[in-house]
Amino acid sequence: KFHPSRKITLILAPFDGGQPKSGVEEGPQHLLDAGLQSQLEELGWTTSIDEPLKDLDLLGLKKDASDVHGIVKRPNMVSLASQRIHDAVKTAALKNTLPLTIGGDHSIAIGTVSGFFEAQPDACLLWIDAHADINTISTTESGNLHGCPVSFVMGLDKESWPPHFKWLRPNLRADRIAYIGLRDVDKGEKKILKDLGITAFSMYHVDKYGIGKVVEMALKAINPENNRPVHVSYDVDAIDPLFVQATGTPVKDGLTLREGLFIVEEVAATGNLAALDVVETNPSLALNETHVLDTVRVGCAIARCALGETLL
Ligand code: 6HN
Ligand code: MN
Ligand code: MN
Ligand code: MN
Repeated sequence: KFHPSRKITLILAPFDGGQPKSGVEEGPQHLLDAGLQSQLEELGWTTSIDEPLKDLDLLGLKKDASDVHGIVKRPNMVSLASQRIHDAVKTAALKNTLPLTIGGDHSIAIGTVSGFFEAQPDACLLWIDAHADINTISTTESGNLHGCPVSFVMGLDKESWPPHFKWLRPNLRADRIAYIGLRDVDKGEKKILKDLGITAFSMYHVDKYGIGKVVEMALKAINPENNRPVHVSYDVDAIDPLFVQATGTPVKDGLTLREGLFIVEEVAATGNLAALDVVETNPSLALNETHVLDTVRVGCAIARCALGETLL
């Protein structure tokens, strides 16, 4: 429904500033090397590539030891990168192309979500992750900004924001986001989810209702009339480490590979997918080459299933 002309802007976000482990910035190149672009073209999409971080001195920014705000690490680096990604996603959406952003760590969603919702204010967001990524500057225990993007785009605890984020206009409402796959949620995050009444399906709910019912309930909560554009922000660590080993914060007892792909197949079937992020593939955290290939293949499969690949 939203993309009859089937045009994708592939936005490469080789960014690792939201967490401490190097290698996640190599994700986009690995997915491209695995043939992502031709796989999407095979499905009938035209693709063009945008590299919004190209003109940023990421290595230099990473070395800047003064880039801290209390315990929060690299607010300047994360802000500069997310602002560029914000502009790229917004521009892609306004041109009636589907922004597909490849990370990189999940802090880049500060840019993808805020940018997409500026172009499509009626949109809703499905966050697929083992983690809720809704820590605020006050609740974060790690100081890693990849654990905080949702709180930024919702404008939570804005008084405590590092000054670098002045450009950011929060535009995500609590009733427009739903989670699937949660199993490692911090205490402070649990309180936020509860206080704001955010729709969240953990692995408990997947076990209790089955993935089919969970996806149905999640979409019903954020898109009751089935008429809103849907942004899916997909952290590959939602899927069990049996299938996805090469990621920075793996958590056991996750989605099976089929459950993980089914979620995006269902969104594709609604015809409402209008933006997609695939984040947190970190090829250097694999123990062997098979693990790298497995993880990268899962990243590509998520994109293909979201963009229309079916089994029959
Ligand atoms: N991710 N809740 C933990 C933190 O550091 O705030 C983990 C965050 C993980 C983030 O996987 O995108
Ligand atoms: Mn803007
Ligand atoms: Mn995660
Ligand atoms: Mn995440």
